[in-house]
Amino acid sequence: MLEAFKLIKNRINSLTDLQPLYIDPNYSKIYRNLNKEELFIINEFYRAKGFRKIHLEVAKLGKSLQILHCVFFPDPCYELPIFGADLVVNSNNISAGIVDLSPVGKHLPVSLISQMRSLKVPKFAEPGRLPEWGFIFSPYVCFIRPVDLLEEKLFLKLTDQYLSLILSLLVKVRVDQINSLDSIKRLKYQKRYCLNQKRNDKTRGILTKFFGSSWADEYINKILFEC
Ligand code: BLA
Repeated sequence: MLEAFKLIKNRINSLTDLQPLYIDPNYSKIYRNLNKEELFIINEFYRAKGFRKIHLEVAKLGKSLQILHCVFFPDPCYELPIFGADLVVNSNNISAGIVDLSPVGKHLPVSLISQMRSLKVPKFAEPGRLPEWGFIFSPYVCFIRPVDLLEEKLFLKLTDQYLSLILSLLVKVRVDQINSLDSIKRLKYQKRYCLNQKRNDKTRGILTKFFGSSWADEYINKILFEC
């Protein structure tokens, strides 16, 4: 978990014009003590050249559950996909890892497709089955339940490779006007991404269990997938 956090944080720190974004203090550091179970969530928000919002969250919910959630929402003027990662750790083992560069149009940019295809994605033993709303992801989404430490390492390596790809794309992509049809279309796809992520019953279920359903809804709408 710490390794994944550091890897993403290093990539964020490498960005040009990185600035923290304001976050409602009620949501930046959340701490509860629920029947002797400690809950905390820490949120960081940034913007940078090419990215309108970067969200990095770490959560510890109860004794055994830890979550690392990260989304890079691109500036819609840039022809960049959405980077998203979700890591769910149960009693020190990754129970699920999901990472993707998700399209903000019908397809990913052609140059990116060829690069993603040339990555040597390992054959993981236990791929996850995407839920119905998973059509927002690219064909290269990696959703796995790592079976051992080697697979955990390989998953983290792939996560870093996806970040490296989006960052190398950033320096060469076209930048359109904010009111161009392409920018408007890309923002529409970001909204669609958020709307469908909100359908994740696993996230909602966990947050509801620990914080109640109205808090969970507000958190999902305002912090996780506000668009
Ligand atoms: C799955 N997300 C999950 C699971 C949990 C969470 C508990 C089930 C893990 C398992 O099957 O073992 C929980 N995720 C959370 C919580 C937060 C969170 C509580 O981020 C935040 C507080 N989810 C994302 C992003 C992606 C994502 C950015 O937030 C994709 C890049 C994907 N998570 C995702 C998917 C599943 C999942 C596809 C599987 C859903 C399913 O099996 O139905």
